[in-house]
Amino acid sequence: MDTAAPENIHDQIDEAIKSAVRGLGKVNIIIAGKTGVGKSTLINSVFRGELAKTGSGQPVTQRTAEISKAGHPITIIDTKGLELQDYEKIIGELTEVINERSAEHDENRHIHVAWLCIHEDGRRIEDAEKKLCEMLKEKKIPVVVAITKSRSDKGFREQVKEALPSAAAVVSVRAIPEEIEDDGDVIVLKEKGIDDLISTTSMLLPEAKQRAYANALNSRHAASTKLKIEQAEKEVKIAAAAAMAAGATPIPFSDTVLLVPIQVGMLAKVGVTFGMEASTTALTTLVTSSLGASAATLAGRAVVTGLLKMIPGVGSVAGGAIAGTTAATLTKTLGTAYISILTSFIEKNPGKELDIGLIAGELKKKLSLSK
Ligand SMILES: Nc1nc2c(ncn2[C@@H]2O[C@H](COP(=O)(O)OP(=O)(O)OP(=O)(O)O)[C@@H](O)[C@H]2O)c(=O)[nH]1
Ligand SMILES: [Mg+2]
Repeated sequence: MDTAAPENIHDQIDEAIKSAVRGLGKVNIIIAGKTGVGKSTLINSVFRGELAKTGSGQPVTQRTAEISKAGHPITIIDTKGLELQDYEKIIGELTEVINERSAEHDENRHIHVAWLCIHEDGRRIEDAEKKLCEMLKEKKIPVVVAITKSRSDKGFREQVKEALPSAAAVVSVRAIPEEIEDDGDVIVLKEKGIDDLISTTSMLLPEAKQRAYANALNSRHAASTKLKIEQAEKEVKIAAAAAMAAGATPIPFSDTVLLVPIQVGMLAKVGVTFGMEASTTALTTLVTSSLGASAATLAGRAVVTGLLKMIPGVGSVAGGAIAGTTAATLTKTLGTAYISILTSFIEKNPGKELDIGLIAGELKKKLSLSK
């Protein structure tokens, strides 16, 4: 870490935020299945921002389309026509898309996982589905089979597992609640299996994709909340270790010059993990409204002072430099406070967009920065 002069603090903060956006990366998912099996419904349930609402997305080939959204790290390759006689054509087109993308250097273009949707009511596993699974296996793309509109399994899941042995997992899902009427009695079947789909997919994604995946998940599902918290805790751990090293560097103002960018980067990464739009502007708003827009250096000091009050037995720091362990504790305290604010926000507002102003206000309050 370089020991730039305090006047560079704004640049360093900018850089910390930019790097949180840059480092997020992309997760690319193929979703395939016959027409009307519930692919778009599933995407809209699992991911935030009604990703598939806009319809069929940008056509890539005749039968594949790309669904993506600015500030959103997920790209869906949506396919149609798997039920048609000439399904070989769609498998061929999909193979081409996979080949083209995996030939690129940037792994943010590669396909990371595939969801194959099979309608439970149909109780059929088509040749097209088998062939598709085999092709994906050959291309080393893990496949999760989602048995959609699930109501009554009656052994179908086992049948699917047997017919598609190369699938990494088979989960039964009901993406929207359903009402069944029987002689005037109404039975409501709640959503199911979405948590399972979310955590199974997470396990199949590489570590480097976990933050992007956590960002993309809709906070209305318990499995999303869990993954967001786990990932955010990792970000805090990493920042605390960096702060440890920075605090151990005995230079004047080390608390502000070195710690502030680390902590800003941490806030940005934790915010992104919880689902903040991955844009420099959004994150700058978050950080500046949490820490105070003007004089970031002074705000940095105020943050440190506020945090120190939260750590029993530490009190205040006289002079410029603080010890490594204190720096690490400060950072961890800030990160943990932030995670608890974000967690309580998503628990109170499941599925809603994060309210940056409100969250920043809560953080300020916790740090005793507000008057
Ligand atoms: N009962 C019930 N209906 C569902 C479920 N999932 C989707 N649907 C309904 O099934 C219909 C088709 O869903 P879509 O999500 O549009 O299906 P799709 O696979 O994207 O269809 P195409 O894009 O046309 O291939 C819609 O009317 C959905 O509301 C479910 O879990 N249960
Ligand atoms: Mg669709």
